[in-house]
Amino acid sequence: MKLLVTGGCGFIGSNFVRHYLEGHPDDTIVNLDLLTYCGNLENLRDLEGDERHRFVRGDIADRELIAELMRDIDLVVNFAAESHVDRSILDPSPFIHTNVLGTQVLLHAAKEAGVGKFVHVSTDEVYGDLGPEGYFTETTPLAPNSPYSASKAASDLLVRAYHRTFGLPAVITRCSNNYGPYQFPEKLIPLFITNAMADESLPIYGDGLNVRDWIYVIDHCRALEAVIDRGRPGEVYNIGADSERTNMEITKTILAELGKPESLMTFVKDRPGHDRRYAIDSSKIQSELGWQPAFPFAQAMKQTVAWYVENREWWQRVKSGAYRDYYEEQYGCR
Ligand code: NAD
Ligand code: TDX
Repeated sequence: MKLLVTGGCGFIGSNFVRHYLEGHPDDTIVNLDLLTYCGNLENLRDLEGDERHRFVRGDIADRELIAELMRDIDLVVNFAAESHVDRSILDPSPFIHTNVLGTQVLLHAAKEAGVGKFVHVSTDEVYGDLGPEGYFTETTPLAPNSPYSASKAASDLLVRAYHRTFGLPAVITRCSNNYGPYQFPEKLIPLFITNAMADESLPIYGDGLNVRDWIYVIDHCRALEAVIDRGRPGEVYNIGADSERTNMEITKTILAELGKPESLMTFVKDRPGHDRRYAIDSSKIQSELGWQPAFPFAQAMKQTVAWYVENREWWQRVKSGAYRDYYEEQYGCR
């Protein structure tokens, strides 16, 4: 099978490309990524020279390029997105370009080319905010609260429409907060690990009691494999690992793991529109597709902290911007 993976140089996409090729040695992947500020080809350095992985630098909203790439593709997995809530508050425009327009361009080209399946990687944030009780199910109404989640909800509705109107065999997944190796250090967990390692303060928004439902990135990738193999077109699948934690709990876990003092915690002004709690009911994917999370939170969080300790050079190059030079070294003279 030949896959088109978009956003395969980002956090989840790069973990997916590596994990998928390990388990599917006869398949090939075209990895289309624009290499925006968070796209990092170094995330897939270990696949250099592997003929099963072809990297193409480009924009998912580029109609001509997408039509050309889509011609002999069996399956699309769409990770490409602007993904950071705080950036969407500073400037929503790139979120509309990539998440909304880009998804529509991909859907249209996939329909024209007659691809076998289109897996759209979305987020639990499209459901908005939960009170202290309850869980998001696949039928929870969409109620996004940030420009990021609004743009993801818009993309989900376009996927739904392309399935219903044009019969595109598309599936939507909505996963909770991921953590693991290669996450861009603007997101809570890698930012706090790397700041703590450098004895810098950890900026906690508001009272630190907002709750997120955490899943190890490889469990998300395993769920996507199940959806690729067995997910029914037109369906939505929630993905989560039953690991609700307040931001304060996460922060204290990181500090304890690194042996750093709690005095590094600093309370700062809250994020505007900050959702209080997310929690996923993933019983549908568990019962229908037979997927279950395999990485318990305590152990996978320990491994994650250890990864950032062992890969100091990776995140220092990201924080300094030096990772950008790698593309030029690799592709500048080709
Ligand atoms: P990321 O920001 O680390 O990676 C996004 C990738 O998309 C980058 O490599 C970037 O260069 C690429 N990209 C951006 N705009 C592009 C464009 N116009 N054309 C081609 N490539 C482009 O994001 P992530 O955390 O890996 O998230 C991947 C997907 O998973 C996103 O769709 C996100 O909404 C979704 N998601 C993320 C989480 C999470 O916790 N990180 C949870 C649920 C769902
Ligand atoms: O410096 C910080 N301080 C802080 O208190 C940052 C960056 C975050 N936070 C809080 C805000 C959230 O309550 O931590 C929580 C997690 O924040 P993020 O890492 O920015 O993630 P979140 O906003 O929950 O969104 C993430 O999960 C769902 C991803 O970024 C999205 O792409 C995904 O869809």
